[in-house]
Amino acid sequence: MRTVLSSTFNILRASGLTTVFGNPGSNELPFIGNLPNDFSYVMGLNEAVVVGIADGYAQASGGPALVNLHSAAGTGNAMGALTNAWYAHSPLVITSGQQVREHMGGEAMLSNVAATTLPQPLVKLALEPALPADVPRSMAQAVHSAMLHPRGPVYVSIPYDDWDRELDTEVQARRVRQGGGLPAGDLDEIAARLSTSERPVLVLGGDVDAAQANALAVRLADRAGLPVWIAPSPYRCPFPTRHPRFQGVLPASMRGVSAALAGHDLILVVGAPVFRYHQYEPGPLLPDGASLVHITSDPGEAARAWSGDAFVGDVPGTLDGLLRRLPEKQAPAPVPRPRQVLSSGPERVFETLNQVAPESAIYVTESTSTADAFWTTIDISAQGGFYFPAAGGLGFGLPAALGVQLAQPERKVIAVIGDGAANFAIPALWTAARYDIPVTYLILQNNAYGALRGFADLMDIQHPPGLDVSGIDFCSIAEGYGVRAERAEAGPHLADVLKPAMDADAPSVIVIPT
Ligand code: TPP
Repeated sequence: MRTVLSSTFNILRASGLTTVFGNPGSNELPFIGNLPNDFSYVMGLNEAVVVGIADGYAQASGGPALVNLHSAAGTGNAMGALTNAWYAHSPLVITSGQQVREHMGGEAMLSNVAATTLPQPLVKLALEPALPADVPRSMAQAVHSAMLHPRGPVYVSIPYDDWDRELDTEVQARRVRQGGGLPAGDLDEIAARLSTSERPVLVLGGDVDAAQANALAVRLADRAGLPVWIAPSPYRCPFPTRHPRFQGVLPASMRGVSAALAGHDLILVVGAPVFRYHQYEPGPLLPDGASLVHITSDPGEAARAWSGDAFVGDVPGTLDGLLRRLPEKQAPAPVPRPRQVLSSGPERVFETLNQVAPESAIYVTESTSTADAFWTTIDISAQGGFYFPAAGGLGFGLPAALGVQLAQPERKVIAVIGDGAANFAIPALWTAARYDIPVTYLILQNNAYGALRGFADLMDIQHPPGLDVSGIDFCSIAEGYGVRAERAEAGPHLADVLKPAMDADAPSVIVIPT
């Protein structure tokens, strides 16, 4: 018998969406209770965890991820996590269970009133099919919409009595392909601007890593002799951090960016917003005498940028088109920058971590005050080696690390989480234990919201309350969720604790006072 349910499973299967990340209520039981044998369900104990896992999975797999939330309350709980998914261009196909159609108008319990406006503006598309028969086609539309650039989360609300309705027509799985390379004339113009400028610089964003284009960026930098910065507020790593051309991460303020790029006459920004500032330090948008060329696959990013000429096109295609237009000869190699030796708490932890972690390790970080120390200490060379909450919304790191590990089972995932951040999605540890997902978690315990202390100084706020978060026993909490945990001091013995934890086939938590 052909039903809404069987047809939807066919669409999902054809899209590679056979893993459901969810947290169920009664509205969702008719869907998840009938999953075919080739589908699996990954349970998160609240919706921030569910969306965090799915976000990590989608980003690290390069494909869509299927999420099933519980009606309005589950969607509400997911919204904070959706801010990160939105800014990471993460293609999440989110479904939520709705009351039966006859019941919705009277607002029976678990009705998702105004279901299509609730997740706005953090989804590209929100649908509630007008008829049961339109559910499978709507699901196909949602998958394609999530995957078309700019990628992003989509949302489909489905009344739970729709699933067993019979269908006359089977919806066909289709391919949707997207072009989008820049026209030859635009590539000629950008290549000419690069060739004629005297001191050009390359600034890369997370969408370069998302498009698997890091190697192309390295080739462009080497060919044109470009110093390379990562755009402010990075959520992925688009360039090898030990490459001699790598300069670091740009500061996230107007004044900071223009000071760091002073002396350059052409700034080529690829796969990033221009720019995603954070601290308000007004100043010139660009250094004196500089012009900016912005390449992005996101028309919204192009339209709202603060400065520069924007070109909307596919990132790898554009990098490749530029390489074809630049002379074959390599620019001379720069002198490598001396490596900074650092010695305070978190830096010592990162030094040790860098020594024991495999080269292909993937870092998921959410330790806000240690970001500078992380970027100056840790070597990231492989594609897809770093993830951070793209909107800065805490509660990403613990669950996203699980999704990344599920998508990349051959690589070691190491999550570096602040003791403040850890509390925003701590039940992710239960999922780690239940599905035996071998992430190594480092919780850096400074007993404070350290980053906010820094901001308070910057903003001249004298005594903000609540920034002391001491007294949390993370080992007991982790063990309560079923994850092996231990405390370890920064210093020479830390490696003896980290190494076996990383070699183990099970999740672990290491709590390090900093
Ligand atoms: N709530 C959410 C959902 N996201 C946020 N980013 C914040 C609040 C504000 N916030 C930014 S940094 C921070 C907070 C609460 C403190 C994080 O503390 P911790 O994880 O211990 O890292 P530290 O800054 O001490 O390195």
